[in-house]
Amino acid sequence: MTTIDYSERIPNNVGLGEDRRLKRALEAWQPSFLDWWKQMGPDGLQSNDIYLRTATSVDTRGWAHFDYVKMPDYRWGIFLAEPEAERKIAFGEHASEPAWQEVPGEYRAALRRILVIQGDTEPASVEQQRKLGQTAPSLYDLRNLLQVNVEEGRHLWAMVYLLQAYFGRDGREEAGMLLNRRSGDPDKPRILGAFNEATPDWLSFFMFTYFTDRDGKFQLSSLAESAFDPLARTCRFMLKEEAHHMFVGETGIARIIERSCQVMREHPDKDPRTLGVIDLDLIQKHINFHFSVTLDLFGAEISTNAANGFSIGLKGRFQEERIADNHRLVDDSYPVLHPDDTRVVERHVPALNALNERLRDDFIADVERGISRWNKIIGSYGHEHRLSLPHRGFNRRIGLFADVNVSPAGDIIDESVWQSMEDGWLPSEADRSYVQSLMVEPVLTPGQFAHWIAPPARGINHQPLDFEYVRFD
Ligand code: BYC
Ligand code: FE
Ligand code: FE
Repeated sequence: MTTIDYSERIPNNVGLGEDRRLKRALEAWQPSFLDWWKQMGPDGLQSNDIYLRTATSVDTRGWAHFDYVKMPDYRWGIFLAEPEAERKIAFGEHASEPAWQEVPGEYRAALRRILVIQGDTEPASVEQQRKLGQTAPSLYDLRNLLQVNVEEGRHLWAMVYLLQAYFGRDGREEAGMLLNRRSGDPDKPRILGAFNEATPDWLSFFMFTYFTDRDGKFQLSSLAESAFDPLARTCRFMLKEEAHHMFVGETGIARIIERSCQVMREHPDKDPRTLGVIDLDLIQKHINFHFSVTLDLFGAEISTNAANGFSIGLKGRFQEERIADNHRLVDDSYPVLHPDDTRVVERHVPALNALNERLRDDFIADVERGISRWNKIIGSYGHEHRLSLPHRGFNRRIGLFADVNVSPAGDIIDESVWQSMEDGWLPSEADRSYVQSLMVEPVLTPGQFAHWIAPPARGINHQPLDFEYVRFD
């Protein structure tokens, strides 16, 4: 077990105290990070005491220490999972060679690109969510939002550490640029599409943490297999935090569904929208939106970048070591859906080129499990209604389906049909303003919850539901 050194300005378990050059570089970046946090982090909540979880060591007992903290004092630090003795590369051309502790010169550019893309998503999500505190449905939910935000801030630190420790001056420049791009800014947008979308309300926030943080889970899992050992160890620790983000999303939506079903049972003949709850059609439209936007994050179905990243050992498959094959994929094929003129067809392509699609398949299977749990809640209230995922070609901007219109059922349709149906499939202006009309004021009384969401089953860290998770005074 390695305890994190809290006597340092930057808590860490990477021996920062012994590396003066790196320490100076990170201490130079820290004030810019704090400026960015104060400017772009959670709006209006910087001086409140918040019941947050902080990692004090990376083993199972120490990584979750709970206490009141003001967010600018949060100990963002650099924590790598414990090293695995004599770890070997698990896949690609270098399979079974020792994992790298330094970046091989010929792979620097490819690795730097991955770190920058990963790093860019973390502050982007904080920017997207910065106004949500103003409409929080409870102190419990507010605290969870802020926990997610500080951890995304720490994920940024994780990538900045790798950039600064292993990429010299280029790394320092990239670290600076990670604080300069802004979500949704047309002049300096974040790199990936989904991270420039607005997260205007709590339904969107829960959908984002359910779907988009789950892209994080799958991308980080692939990077946790990396031959570059510091990246693998960083991602292993980040994945522990990711689990809570997805929990917030899944239970958030489950609680909305629960509340809607309760109210619909009391008033079976009324339109839920006259009762101040979120109807299941609206939830379906949000699923359609967030699922499709998140699918784009996996990149093109057929990708030489992905093939290259795997062959050279930078990015593996989900749970690479549990897959029973030779981990090289040179002669294998993989089925990929393609849009044909009038329908969607399956074609086999070289497996190395289909790695983005394979990871997308793993993601979809994981997403399906939560959808069935939501459907069980609906079923338990005796409703026939079922939520489902749209076809993977629906509403795509990246890859093989980017230039065709696909219905949620998977039919290729004309632009005119798309135009006439779009408001029935994706949240319309009217839908979004209805959701926002429910979320005008924050609910800040301990133990109280907004009308449109059921309370959770239990509090955080065994605290009661009426615990003062965020202090206002
Ligand atoms: N938007 O061959 P392709 C998280 C570009 S989420 C814009 O498919 P590749 C989090 C692509 O860059 C996890 N552009 O590329 C969640 C390429 O451009 P260039 C984030 C896109 O590399 C919630 C070209 O199209 N981490 O952590 O195989 C809250 C050809 O594409 C997009 C990662 O993504 C797009 N959606 O696949 C907080 C891991 N898709 O270079 C945090 C690192 C593709 O030819 N990233 N393009 O100009 C990667 O592994 C890969 O870069 C990608 C793309 C999977 C993203
Ligand atoms: Fe993250
Ligand atoms: Fe996350």
